[in-house]
Amino acid sequence: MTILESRPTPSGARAEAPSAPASDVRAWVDQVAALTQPDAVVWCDGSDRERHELTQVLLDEGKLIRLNGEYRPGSYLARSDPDDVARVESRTFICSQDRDDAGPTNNWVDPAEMKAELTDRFAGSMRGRTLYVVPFSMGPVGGRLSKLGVQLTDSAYVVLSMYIMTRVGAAPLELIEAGEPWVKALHSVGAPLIDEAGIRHPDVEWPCNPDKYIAHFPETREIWSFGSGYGGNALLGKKSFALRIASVIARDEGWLAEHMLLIKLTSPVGRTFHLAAAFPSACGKTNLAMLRSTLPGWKVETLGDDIAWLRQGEDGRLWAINPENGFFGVAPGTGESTNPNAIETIWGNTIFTNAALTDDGDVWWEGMTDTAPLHLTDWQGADWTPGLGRPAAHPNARFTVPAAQCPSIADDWEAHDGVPIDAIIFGGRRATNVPLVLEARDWEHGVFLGATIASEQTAAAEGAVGALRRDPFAMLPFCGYNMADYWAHWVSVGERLGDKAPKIFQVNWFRKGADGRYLWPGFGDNIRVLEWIAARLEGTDASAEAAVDGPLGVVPAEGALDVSGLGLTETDLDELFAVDPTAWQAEADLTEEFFAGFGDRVPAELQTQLAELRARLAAA
Ligand code: SAT
Ligand code: MN
Repeated sequence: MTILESRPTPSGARAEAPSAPASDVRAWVDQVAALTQPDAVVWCDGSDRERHELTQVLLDEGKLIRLNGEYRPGSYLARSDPDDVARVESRTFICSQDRDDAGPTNNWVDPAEMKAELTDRFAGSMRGRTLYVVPFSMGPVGGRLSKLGVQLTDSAYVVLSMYIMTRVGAAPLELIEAGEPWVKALHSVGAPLIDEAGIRHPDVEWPCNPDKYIAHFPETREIWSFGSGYGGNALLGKKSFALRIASVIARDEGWLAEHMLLIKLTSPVGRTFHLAAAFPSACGKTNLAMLRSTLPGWKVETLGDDIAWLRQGEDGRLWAINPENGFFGVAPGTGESTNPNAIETIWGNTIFTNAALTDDGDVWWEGMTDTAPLHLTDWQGADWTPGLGRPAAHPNARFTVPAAQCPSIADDWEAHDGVPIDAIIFGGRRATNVPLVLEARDWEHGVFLGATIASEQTAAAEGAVGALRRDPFAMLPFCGYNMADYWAHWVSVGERLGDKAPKIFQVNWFRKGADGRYLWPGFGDNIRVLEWIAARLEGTDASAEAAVDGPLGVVPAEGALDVSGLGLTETDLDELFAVDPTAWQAEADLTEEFFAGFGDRVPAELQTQLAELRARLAAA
């Protein structure tokens, strides 16, 4: 069989392989091409020209809709298959040699078995399509904390999205050629255009396969993804590499790969703090990352909205980078009043997926404006008018946009050594029990807080929205190895950091009152909580006075949290911080049950923390 190295028509993407690609990349591409049988193989260079040509291919094929350039220059709308709108955790696998290394929270299949099964799936899966070779860097190219990968994909939509979300092109390929380690990321939508009989069939708007696999091979640092074109399943630099595979590399190398946003907080007197915060998918991470302060003098700048890689620096402190190059944000709920920085970021050069289309060629979603336009084309291409009883945009509709377009982007967001981290925050979506903010007593208590986070399920993954689930470190769907070993790794990182370790906090913007309404205004007013956190980080006499001990941790002393002008009643404030010992003993029971699922791999430090929590509750 001949493998064409030529460009597909009409795309003019690089016709020849770049001179002397790393021979093992070449060998792997040849091997995959022989298996998947694409019409053509294209080595991507990440250039503007290539981006324009790929865009044109997608427009010609009807897979992208060009938005009105007057409102949204350089921007496009993609509409997915209705069965390919979110991550599929039930079809996500960690294929370690030993089942126990994947742990009870991951789906496990023996790696040889999975490769055999997937080899069958990939056989001929790209017939009639183009195989794109996408060399990329997670983190600034050549940065101290950065890592390299190559994604092979038969989806031009995925290539364009990778151009936004990662650093693609010749520079990462050169580093790979020079012998740097790299991750193999293989992706096919699993929808060949030519059948067994050699007959060519017309393409569809969003090719995918009902049978999906997102398989990770941690020992060999490989990802094989089949059947889905959706972001978290298909943009393999993101959750698959930067979290699942990177968490394993991080364990082996002594650092942390986390589902965290990164921000820089500046106080009115110009003190700066760098904070990393973990929240489950679709819990307002992008909003916090782009927060516009309602307190005069305070400023939040954005470094990342989803993933952070953290590593001890030469000074002994923890330093962090955002390995991504763009934002893959949840569109619904993003509006001028909730996240004006996000609205400004997506002024143009944005790929929207599963948003609604306005009659004049712009996008719209629930929460973008207070009132919906009188007529829309919904995310499935159907006519839509207000009052139909169904949303116009899919609840997990997304925008994919370069981070550099964010008006609040911090000047050091691409620093090769990263930024020093002052505090780590854990959050979730909890209607009850969890107070607005608390501070961990020490690192191990912080690890306990992270390990026991639970959250109400959102639309970012398949499953019943609203159900409560444990989501330790917001990493449940993203940890590439046994979660209990991951907790032990966190404990050991803390030991190494010693007194240079960042302080750890927990927040909950979503607590509801007895009457069912949210107690806290959230959004820009979350700066008030960050202000308290900053006060605690100062380490002054005033810091000590700002807090008191509680059974769950350290909480704001009376008057230490600025709630002026919010119109909160005494009762609201009480309810925001109320600790019901009976309800909390029940939570502790659930934690005990949860830990039991990991057997004796749970670090002793966490069992001690649980016992101490119970003792404090009993004394409360
Ligand atoms: O997994 S995605 O990257 O598609 C989004 C998320 O769930 O955080
Ligand atoms: Mn996420």
